[in-house]
Amino acid sequence: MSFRTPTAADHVEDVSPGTGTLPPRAWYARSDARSLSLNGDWRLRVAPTADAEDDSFAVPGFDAGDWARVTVPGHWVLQGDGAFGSPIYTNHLYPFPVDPPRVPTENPTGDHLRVFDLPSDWPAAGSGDAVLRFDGVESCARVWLNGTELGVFKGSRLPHEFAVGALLKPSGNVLAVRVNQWSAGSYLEDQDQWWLPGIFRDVTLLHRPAGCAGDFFTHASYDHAGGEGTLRVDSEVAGRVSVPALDIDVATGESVTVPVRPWTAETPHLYDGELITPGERVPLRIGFRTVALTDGLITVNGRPLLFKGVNRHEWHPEKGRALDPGTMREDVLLMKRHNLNAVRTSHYPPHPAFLDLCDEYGLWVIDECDLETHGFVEQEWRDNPVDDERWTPALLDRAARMVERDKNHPSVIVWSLGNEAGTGRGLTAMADWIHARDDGRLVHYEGDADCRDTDVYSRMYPAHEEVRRIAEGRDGGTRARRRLPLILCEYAHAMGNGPGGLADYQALFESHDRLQGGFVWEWIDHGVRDERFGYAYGGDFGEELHDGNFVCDGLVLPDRTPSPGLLEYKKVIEPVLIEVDGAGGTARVTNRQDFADLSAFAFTWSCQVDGETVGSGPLTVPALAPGGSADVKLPALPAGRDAETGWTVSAALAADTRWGAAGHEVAWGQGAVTARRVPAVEPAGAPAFPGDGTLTLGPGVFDARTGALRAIGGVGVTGGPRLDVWRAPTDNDDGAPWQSDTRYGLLWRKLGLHRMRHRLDAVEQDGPALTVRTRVAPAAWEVGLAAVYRWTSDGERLALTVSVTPEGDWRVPLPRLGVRFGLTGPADRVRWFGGGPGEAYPDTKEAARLGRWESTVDALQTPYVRPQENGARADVRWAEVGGLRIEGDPEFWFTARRWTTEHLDAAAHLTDLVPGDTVWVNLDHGQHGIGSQSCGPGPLPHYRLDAERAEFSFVFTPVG
Ligand code: IPT
Repeated sequence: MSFRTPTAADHVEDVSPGTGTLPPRAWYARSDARSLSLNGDWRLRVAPTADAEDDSFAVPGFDAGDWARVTVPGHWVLQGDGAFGSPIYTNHLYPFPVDPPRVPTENPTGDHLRVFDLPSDWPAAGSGDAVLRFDGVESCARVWLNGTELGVFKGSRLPHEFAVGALLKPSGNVLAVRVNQWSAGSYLEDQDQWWLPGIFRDVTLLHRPAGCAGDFFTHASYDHAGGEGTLRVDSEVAGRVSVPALDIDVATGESVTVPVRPWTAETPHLYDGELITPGERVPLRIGFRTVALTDGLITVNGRPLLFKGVNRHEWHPEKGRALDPGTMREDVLLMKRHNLNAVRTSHYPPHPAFLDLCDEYGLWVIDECDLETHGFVEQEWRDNPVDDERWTPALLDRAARMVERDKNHPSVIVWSLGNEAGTGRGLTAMADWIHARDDGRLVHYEGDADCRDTDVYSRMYPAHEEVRRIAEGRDGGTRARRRLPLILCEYAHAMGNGPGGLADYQALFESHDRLQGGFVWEWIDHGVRDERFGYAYGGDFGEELHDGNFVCDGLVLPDRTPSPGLLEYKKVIEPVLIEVDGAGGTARVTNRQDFADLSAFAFTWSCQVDGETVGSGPLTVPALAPGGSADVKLPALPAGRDAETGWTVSAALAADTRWGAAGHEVAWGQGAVTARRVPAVEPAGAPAFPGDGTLTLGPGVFDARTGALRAIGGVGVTGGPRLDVWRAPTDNDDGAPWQSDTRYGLLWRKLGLHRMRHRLDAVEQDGPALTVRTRVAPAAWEVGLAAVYRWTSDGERLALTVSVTPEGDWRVPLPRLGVRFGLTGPADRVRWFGGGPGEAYPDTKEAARLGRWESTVDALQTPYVRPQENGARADVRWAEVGGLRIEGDPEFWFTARRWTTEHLDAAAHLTDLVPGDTVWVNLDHGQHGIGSQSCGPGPLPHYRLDAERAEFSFVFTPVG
């Protein structure tokens, strides 16, 4: 005999999308109908299982006085300081046994209660209906109003509505929502992100007057040949459509064609209109544009696009996926200000307000459905719900809820079926349904390698070489696929320091029609603000299964500070290409936009001597059409300079726009006129031995026995300078577990590059020079580097030449090659002439602009959520720090930090980095590239730092 009888909780494990909800329809934030936000303070009780508590809390009169309080929208695991459980991070593994559609008995269940009154002027009962709308609940909700069950739903990032008019009372309405963390729906929501249960988007009560609008579909196309737009609004409830600026006033369902300005992401022209039904006026924001697949290319208004995109998850370090309007706007502004033109809403439809912003500011959107079943990859996709027709209704429900909600956004030009869900009949059914419902947009799904159901060939993380093969049509594939353009729905994994190789991808995109650009993975680090760690990542909440800091792989840090990767991307995707021929005195300017001419930009020239700007002025550039180029003459320079001289040409917004102020720079280019010349240090005098165990050479004081430098003038030096090859491996150095080819972070550690020993072979006087001979090598292996340090001085300055000769069979590149030392005195301000202002590495240095820069040691650090190598400045001619001026020949990579590389390497969180008294300086002759091996290819061959014979010099001058 069984004691467990099926309970109402069994809906949780039901594959159906739910019961009791209204059919999906167009979403809009406002109309003249009344609405009441039910966001705010709710009561919460969290139970460990779905059936621990009965339904009595939903009955009016229930006393929830001793329940906790929770803010809606919100996730209960991010409120209450851990009292209600913790977030869980897994990439693709389900954090529960895979036995669809069953879920664990341990199923955290949040009962939410809210009592509300209707405003006194709320329309009286009988004048229409009312609808209760939930914009997002993870993962399964059962809803009661005033003790009556309304129904249940799944589909976490999709809206669900219930008709509630008959149940409403003027006051004391009791809204009860039981939310289960795990449900059958969880099998469809295996996105790489935190699992965060809760009512995390708005809850709204909408009055529905008699004759109110139902569903409606705005069709606004643009005929680029004639310059005319055609508008037709299909409406479930007949009415009129008015667009005053276009003198349009037509019946719903009727088409009207008039001259218009088209909508594009570059020129997001919206017309305000209204849908007027007998009972409601709904504001419309109409953008005229036509999306098509034309001759194998995605076109809008007849022109092919190039996506300069990013994958955006919704994230806030304290609120998780419960984003406030300000944060959404900040995302859009940051994207526009960094030259991005496209967003893939990975991997679910975002809060609808985000799409309003994309319409308004201009971003192309791939709107992706809330569907991912990635964990089934572990069982070769057996039992994958997307290939099991019992689940097809749930998939179609999700497709419909996305399309119906978002179909009136001009910014949305592509629907995506989901992400990483294998293949199956359910996906085909979704694609068929979407194609039939909306023939004005394209369908995307990366998992459809044969492009059976999709309109674009899409790949994630291919190496540059593979992209080239596809561009050249040498990749084979089905006939259907060969006719389609390629986009990279994910590439350039921005985890930690990186991604490297962006410019090399962009060069491919720009030179092959079939390549229509891509979407960097991803926008933001999903770090959780946490006292203990700075930002927490997977494992920090004691999860039994997790994927560590793989959740921190964004172009902006968790607090939305742009990381160097975003600044690099901004440079690489500039809307204007500026190539300066310094010697020829011209700048070639190319309009790289797809739609707009250059009239929005004002150009300036400036001239730098030794990095200092000595002249500048406006530059007249024709308002080139998209794709157009012109050579523009730069002003004449006074002749006879022997200092390093160069031009900078810059393009900035000519006037204020919605997203940037006049003067905001969008593009720049530099060109050298006169190359750098490094004056030699003429040795004067020889090493002296004052007899106190030291040896002096000009301003240098050394240990006479070891040849170690102690001081330069009054500047105390420790621990070098001596050869250094180690860097705290970046996430991209370490690579992902499933990649075995070039996971150099691991290979370096195996070889012992983090524990190099320095054998002292000789300290010699050689004429005016002090020569120190060493062999630098790790225990256990035969490989090593012979390093010779040759010191000279002209009496005021101290010169060092380092010669390095590899010995043995080196099979891996070096992380870095240079010298390191510590400054024991005060050191804070840093000045340098070289690349800046930000961090750069060999394959991330497009954004490093040659100039004179100033910073502090602390500000040189990039606070990656998991500490790792960071903060190098490229092409440095000279740097000043801690009373020392350092000149390099050739130019060098400069790094300074208040902890050693070993500390940096050992740190797991930002709070592990504790500043010491010494500032550690690295002067590098070489750095290994960064690449994208945390998910993607490693650095391209020309960014490798192979162990080779090398010689490089520095001149140290005390500057007081
Ligand atoms: C790819 C996923 O689509 C994305 O969600 C994210 O997990 C990304 O990887 C890595 O951060 S899937 C991977 C198997 C390439």
